[in-house]
Amino acid sequence: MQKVNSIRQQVKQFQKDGFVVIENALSESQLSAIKADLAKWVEESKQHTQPFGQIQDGRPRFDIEPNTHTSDKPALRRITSPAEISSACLGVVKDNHALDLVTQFFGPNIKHWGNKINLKLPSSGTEVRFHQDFPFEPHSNEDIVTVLFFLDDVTLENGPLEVVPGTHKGPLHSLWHNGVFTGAVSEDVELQYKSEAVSCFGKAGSACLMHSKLLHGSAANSSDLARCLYIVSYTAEDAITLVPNPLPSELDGIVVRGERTGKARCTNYDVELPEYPKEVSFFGQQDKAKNM
Ligand SMILES: O=C(O)CCC(=O)C(=O)O
Repeated sequence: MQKVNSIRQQVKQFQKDGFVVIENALSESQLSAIKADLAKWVEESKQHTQPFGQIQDGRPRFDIEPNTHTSDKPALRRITSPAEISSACLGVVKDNHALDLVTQFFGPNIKHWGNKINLKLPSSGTEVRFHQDFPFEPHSNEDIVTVLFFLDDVTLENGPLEVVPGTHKGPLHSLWHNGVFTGAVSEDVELQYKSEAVSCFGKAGSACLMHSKLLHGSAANSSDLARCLYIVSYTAEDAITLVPNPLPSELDGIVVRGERTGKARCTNYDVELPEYPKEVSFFGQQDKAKNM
């Protein structure tokens, strides 16, 4: 994975490849404040054998890996909308160094769409099947970026994000199989593209900015070191959602850069609509792909 440094090169790489990794996207104090909250949540998860907490629509906020979670080896895998319960996360949603670059991609007016933490604790086995984010979050236009902040050093061993360069310009792949919304592309599509995937690794505090249409996934953590990501999605302010937010939150739609214009901008494409999750998180939706 090649690192580019000037803003112009970063914008160029995002446009060409659909992603760019930058260092120091979080300040040291932002990183340490989120890590302190995260350590408390992992500790709390040891007392639970089932997903716990609650988000706006009544689903649990904290999701655990059903087959591997124990009090000795916790396998907390997802925290939904942590910015609702953590001032450290809220501060990052509203301001971080990656946001400056997002304004270079999509213009001055930027909205927050959703935020979540994905954890891959050692021996958890948590993995992410290949998918594009856009079919989960179709909007009136395609100016949507997922910013994945590295809360730990990400290495080739601890389950780095794997992205397939250029696929943001290609087709949207179905996440529906035999009438079931699995949140994952078919095995054939995965096989076709996986050999072209590149791993996104780097120091804690870095971030990968990934276009919502980029194909990506990630393998299980095979190391003793955790790999946690704080994942925040932003849209151009004039991108209007076509579906209810699967990460519902009181922060959905807050303008984090620029101003509200009251306009909708539309591009011409078609997409299969997603299923609103009945499961605790996207991981439960993807688990359905394993049983097919
Ligand atoms: O945690 C990862 O490696 C990827 C995250 C992801 O693709 C997602 O949550 O949609």
